[in-house]
Amino acid sequence: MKLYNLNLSNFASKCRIAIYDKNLEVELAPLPGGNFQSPEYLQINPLGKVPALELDDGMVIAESEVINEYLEDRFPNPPLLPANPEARARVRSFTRFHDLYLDPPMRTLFGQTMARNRDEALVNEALSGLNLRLDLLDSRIAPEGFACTEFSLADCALAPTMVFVIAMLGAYHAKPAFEQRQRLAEWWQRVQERPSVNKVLAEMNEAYQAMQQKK
Ligand SMILES: N[C@@H](CCC(=O)N[C@@H](CS)C(=O)NCC(=O)O)C(=O)O
Repeated sequence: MKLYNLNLSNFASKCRIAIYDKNLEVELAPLPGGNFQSPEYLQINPLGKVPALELDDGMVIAESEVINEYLEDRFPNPPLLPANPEARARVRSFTRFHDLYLDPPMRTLFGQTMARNRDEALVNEALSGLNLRLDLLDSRIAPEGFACTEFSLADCALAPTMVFVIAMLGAYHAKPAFEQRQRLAEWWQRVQERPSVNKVLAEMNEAYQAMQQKK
């Protein structure tokens, strides 16, 4: 199997955590043609998004959460979803929350750091949206262990995005991610100790430093 990957991408990082946690043999490949919109990459993933997983028979699976669910179905040990249906639904509520509600305001803020003319109204809206979602996360995250107590797809999704959340709140001099969010702060300490997460966060950090040096 081959994962079309960028180490800095929080969505690709979500899949690399699952891959490393399950100790799978997956080739990590750069984007053919060098960018999201190259004709070569659009042939693989017409959405032009990273990541995409190419199976040995040539089938391509796009969308990070679909990839992680596929990996879980095909390689269920060690599990990244609990056995109990309600507990599985809980994990999936977190992965949905991540994709639909936590990532978008962070992404808006990231985009605005690179905008020639910053849209202050958009930045303020994204900052207040992000703060509300961090409050929600703080109130929902398990008080012990990982996001849903056992390490799961929820942690795979949340941990890489926290790197950007912390960086963006710092870049806009906003309230830090863990101020008055004790549970979230404790989870963040614990999740970084997981070897798969630790490895991916180091890869992201290295890619971020490389990007900064190119600027
Ligand atoms: N819903 C997609 C989102 C993937 C995504 O937006 N990836 C970013 C990189 S972090 C990307 O491909 N951006 C290129 C673009 O939007 O043109 C997933 O879960 O895989």
